Amino acid sequence: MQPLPRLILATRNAHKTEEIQAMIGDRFEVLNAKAFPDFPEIEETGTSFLENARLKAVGISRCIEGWVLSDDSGLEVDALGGAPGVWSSSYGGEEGNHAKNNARLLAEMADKANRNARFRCTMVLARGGSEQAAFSGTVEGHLVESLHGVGGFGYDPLFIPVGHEKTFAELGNGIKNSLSHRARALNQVVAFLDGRG
Ligand code: ITT
Repeated sequence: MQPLPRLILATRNAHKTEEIQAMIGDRFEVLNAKAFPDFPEIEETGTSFLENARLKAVGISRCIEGWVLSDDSGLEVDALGGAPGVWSSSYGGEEGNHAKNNARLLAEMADKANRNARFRCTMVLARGGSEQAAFSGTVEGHLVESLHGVGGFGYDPLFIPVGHEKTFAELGNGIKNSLSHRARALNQVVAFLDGRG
């Protein structure tokens, strides 16, 4: 049997890695940047998902051979002018602290009638230090007024995708991975890589 093609994820986020592995783990050997302690920490200095996804994928692809995939993602809330957007992971004041992020979001939304929001995921594929392709996926939905469910990560306990009545955290990974922003971007990545043989 042929070995699976290898896809290096330019992320240190274990939740993203788990989801991507669950979605394509039978077609690619998916490895996270954490498996490579020598990889540099890439600063996310961009002001868009695409800029940050490029920085991560291109930066890591300078350090290793083969396909490197980045994921820059976040939540856009209409009543907050698109915030937290690219600053989703530090919205509550502390990088990667999901409890603080959710607390701030609930506070900002307390007096808002329009609760429409979407998750957005931008992925960049890079190789040998240069960008090869970029992809984007979104899922529309609305925000609830208190935390519901324990699955997923980040803002999942506050977000109900269109067509459902439960949050991503309640729906579980099977449903989330069938319609999420990340799934929609990743499907395009897989089609692109399949096309390259
Ligand atoms: P890497 O840069 O190492 O990939 P990160 O966690 O810093 O990891 P981002 O800069 O892309 O990643 O920020 C993503 C944030 O957006 C994440 O911390 C959550 O707050 C939010 N987010 C993204 N996808 C999400 C999802 O599927 N469910 C809930 N929240 C999500």
